[in-house]
Amino acid sequence: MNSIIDLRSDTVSKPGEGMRRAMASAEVGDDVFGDDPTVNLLEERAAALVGKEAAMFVPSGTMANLIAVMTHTRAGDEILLGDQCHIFNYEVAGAARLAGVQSHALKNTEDGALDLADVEAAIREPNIHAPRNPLLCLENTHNRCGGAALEVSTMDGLAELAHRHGMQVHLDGARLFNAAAALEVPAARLARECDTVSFCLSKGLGCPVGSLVCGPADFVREARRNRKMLGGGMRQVGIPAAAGLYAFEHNIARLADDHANARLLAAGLAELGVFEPNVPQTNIVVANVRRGSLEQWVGAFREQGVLAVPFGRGRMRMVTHLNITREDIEEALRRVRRAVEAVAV
Ligand code: TLP
Repeated sequence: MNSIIDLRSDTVSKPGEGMRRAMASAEVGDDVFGDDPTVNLLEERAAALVGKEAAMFVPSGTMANLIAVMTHTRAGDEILLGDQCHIFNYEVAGAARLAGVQSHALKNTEDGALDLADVEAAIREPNIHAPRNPLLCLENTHNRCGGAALEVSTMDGLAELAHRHGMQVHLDGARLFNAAAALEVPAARLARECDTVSFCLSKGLGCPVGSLVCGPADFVREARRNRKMLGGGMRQVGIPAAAGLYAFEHNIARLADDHANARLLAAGLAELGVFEPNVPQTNIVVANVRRGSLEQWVGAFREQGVLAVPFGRGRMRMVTHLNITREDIEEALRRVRRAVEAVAV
């Protein structure tokens, strides 16, 4: 049982013994020269898992998305994306500042999708005054939409529309394997109609660091130039890559446990009459606070040793991950009950 139950994010998970042993014994080389056999194997396996030709290891999900946007676009282009997506909300406007593109944010539906008619209406006619629209960005699972898993039909419909208008599609699949587990569909199928997809090792898969950008071989070749430009060319990174290979073997099949724990947490929170949680499809619980202030609740949880994060006005987020057991969730709920009694609003 954990004394502090850390539900701030699945990024807080720490590598266990098996993963640490895999890292310690990794064969390495200089990856900028393409010499690291463990990275090369990770990239090969990653590409196969999401059904793409090639993949590239990068330090973070943020860099993965930025490189994808940069490689798909030219400065002065306009990308279409959801107003709740990570690229638009949490990447420090890197697409604008570093890729030089304008973002047209369309209202996300509650389930993390985009309305087909909104996307169609946003695509600009070719005109000397207008930016080009080469790229649509999607996110699955959708973080700010409570970890919603977008169905194959939704993914395919949006990609078909984009392609019909000559656009490419990038999928921010930071938690793509959570979506695959929830929908019981292979990750490769979810990403099939997307031209490129990125996913993170450092979230539900439990690695200390790293993400992959996957797509056609010529795209990934060009993406390597952008990674180098951004300072993301790393050297003996077979060490973290070995953690990724370990996670592919051991940490994908268990993601459904995190989802069951999230459902248990949300159901327990709903009973207290103070919070309005989502019914989580994956590992993210987002709860509206009905009474009292958000800061007060996050503070009261912390006093009891349960860590959550503020997540927009009047909302808090809790994320389950591989260091959180069912017993931890039961204990978290006992502690939250005590916090509610202590605050007594
Ligand atoms: N998300 C983090 C925070 O930045 C909010 C979290 O704790 O959930 N895409 C999606 C959908 C993400 O949720 C995240 C991380 C990223 C990209 C960026 O990954 P990193 O943190 O590796 O740069």
